[in-house]
Amino acid sequence: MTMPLKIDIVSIFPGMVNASLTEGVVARAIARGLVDVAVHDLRDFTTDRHRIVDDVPFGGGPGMVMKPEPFFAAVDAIRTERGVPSAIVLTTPDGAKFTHRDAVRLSESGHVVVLCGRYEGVDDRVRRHLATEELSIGDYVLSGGELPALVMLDAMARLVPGVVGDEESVARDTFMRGLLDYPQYTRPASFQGADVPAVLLSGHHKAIDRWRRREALARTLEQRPDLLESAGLDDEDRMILEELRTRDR
Ligand code: JD8
Repeated sequence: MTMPLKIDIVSIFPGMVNASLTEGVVARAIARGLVDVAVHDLRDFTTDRHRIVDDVPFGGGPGMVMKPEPFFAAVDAIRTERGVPSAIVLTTPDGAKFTHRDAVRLSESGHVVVLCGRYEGVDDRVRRHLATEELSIGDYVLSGGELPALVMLDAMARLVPGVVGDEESVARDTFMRGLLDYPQYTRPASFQGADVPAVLLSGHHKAIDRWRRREALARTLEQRPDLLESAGLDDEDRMILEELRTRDR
């Protein structure tokens, strides 16, 4: 272990975040001390009796905006209690798209704080003067930053050495190889008249590898041809692709 990856999540819904850390790969990584996750209730960093975290927007308009002070106070407390973070991520639909490269970079950075907004978003001074980067998980509208934070946590945690077993091998994961995955089958070999491809039952490992590579290339060509440009293709791959392309013309 390289020292556990530290992740701090700041939210007005700590229960929602904690609930999703009770099962699965991330929960096991936390239990094994490979990842150190701390969830912080933003309201604990308010100073008024009612623990108010939002206010009306200057200039008018619908909805409420999250006040800056609790976010700054939360990050100050994190710096004191947990050390100086290597990145402070603001989850926002305006951010750059969170990709596997970001997951690798942040996972290797050592200590990531993720700030979650709600309502109409967060006072822009948090973005400009507290966050070190703004990230979005995709072009759809969510109600807040908690699900994006959990998506990022999952993607980062599984990159920590030892979190994902060798059988599930990270090295073979979809976007790392740059191609979509090949089709997977398990028993029964025949189900409601749909049979598992015979090559997978053959025990001929080289033939199985060739079939899988070909299927991965065919799926990528069909579903995500954009990925082919940056996938590490060899001459054999290019031959197969040329054949697949001419076949469905
Ligand atoms: C943070 C509030 C709610 C709803 C204004 C900003 C990320 N990929 C993504 N989609 N949505 C978010 C996201 C949404 C958020 C907040 C992230 C804080 N909201 C919206 C209506 C319009 N706000 C996201 N990452």
